[in-house]
Amino acid sequence: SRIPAACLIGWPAAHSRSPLIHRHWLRTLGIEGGYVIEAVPPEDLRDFVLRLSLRGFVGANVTIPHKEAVLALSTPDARARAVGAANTLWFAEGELRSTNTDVEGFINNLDASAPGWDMAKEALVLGAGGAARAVVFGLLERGISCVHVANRTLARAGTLARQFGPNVHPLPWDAIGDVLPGARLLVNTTSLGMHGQPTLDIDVARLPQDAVVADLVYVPLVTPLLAAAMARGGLKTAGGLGMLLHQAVRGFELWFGRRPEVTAELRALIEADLTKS
Ligand code: SKM
Repeated sequence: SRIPAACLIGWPAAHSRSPLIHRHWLRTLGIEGGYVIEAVPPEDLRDFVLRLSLRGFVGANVTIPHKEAVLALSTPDARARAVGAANTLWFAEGELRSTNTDVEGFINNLDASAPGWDMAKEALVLGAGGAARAVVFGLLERGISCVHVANRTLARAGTLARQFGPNVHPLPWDAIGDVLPGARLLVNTTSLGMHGQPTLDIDVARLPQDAVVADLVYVPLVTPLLAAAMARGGLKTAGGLGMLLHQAVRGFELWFGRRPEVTAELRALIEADLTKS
C-alpha cells in the first residue's frame, strides 16, 4: 500500500512553509507520510481536485487563489460555507469534504499569544478579503459584539458587513483613527507591512492601554505594526506565523489521524527557515 500523502494546492505555491510544518510533525510523531507542494493554475484546479484521490493524496491544503473555487468542487462544512472559503480538503465516507481552519488558526493563536484577548468587546479589522472573513467569523463566534472593518475600498467592507450581520460595521480607511481609542483588539489582514510592501500608518499610541495587536503577515516575523505595539509597552501581540502553525493542526489530524501540537521547537524551526532567506 502507498504511503499517505497530502499536498498544498496553490498558484503560486513555492514559497509555502507548510511542507516543513507537516513533515516535522510526521517525523516527530513517527508517522510514515508525506506532504508536497502542487502548483496548480486556476484552469487546472477542477481536474486536479476531482482526481485528488487518483493522484494518491489523502487530502490537501488550499491557498490563494483557490480557496473560494474549491467550495464547488467539494462538500463544504458549515464553517467553510459561512466564511465562503476552504483551505482544507479530506475524504470521509467516500466523499471529498472541505473546511476552513484559518478561523481556528487565528483564534487558537490569539489564545496562545494573548490570553484574555476576548475580554475585548470592540475590535478593528483592517482589510476585507478572504482572510478578513475568517477573522471576523472567529471573532463573532467568540462573542465580540462590535467589529469595525476598515478597507480602502469601502464597498468591500460593506459587503462583508452585510454578510456577517449587525455586529459588523464598515469603516472608511481614513476614519480608522476615530475608532482606535475604543478598539481593544486590532487585526491587520492586509498585506501592508509585508516585506517589499508599504507599511501601515496606524498610531498605536491611540489604542487603549490593554489592547491586543495581531498581524497576519509573517514575513517579516515582526512587522512594523507589531514592533510599534511592542515599543509602546503593555500591549500584547500575536504574529502571523502562529496562525499559519495553528491552522495546520486540524488538517494533519484529518489526514494522518493524530492531533499534533504547536511547540516552541516547531516555531523555532520555521522561524529559522524564514530568516535565512
Ligand atoms: O490557509 C493556509 C493554507 O492552509 C496553507 C498556507 C501556506 O502553506 O502558505 C497558507 C494559508 O492560506
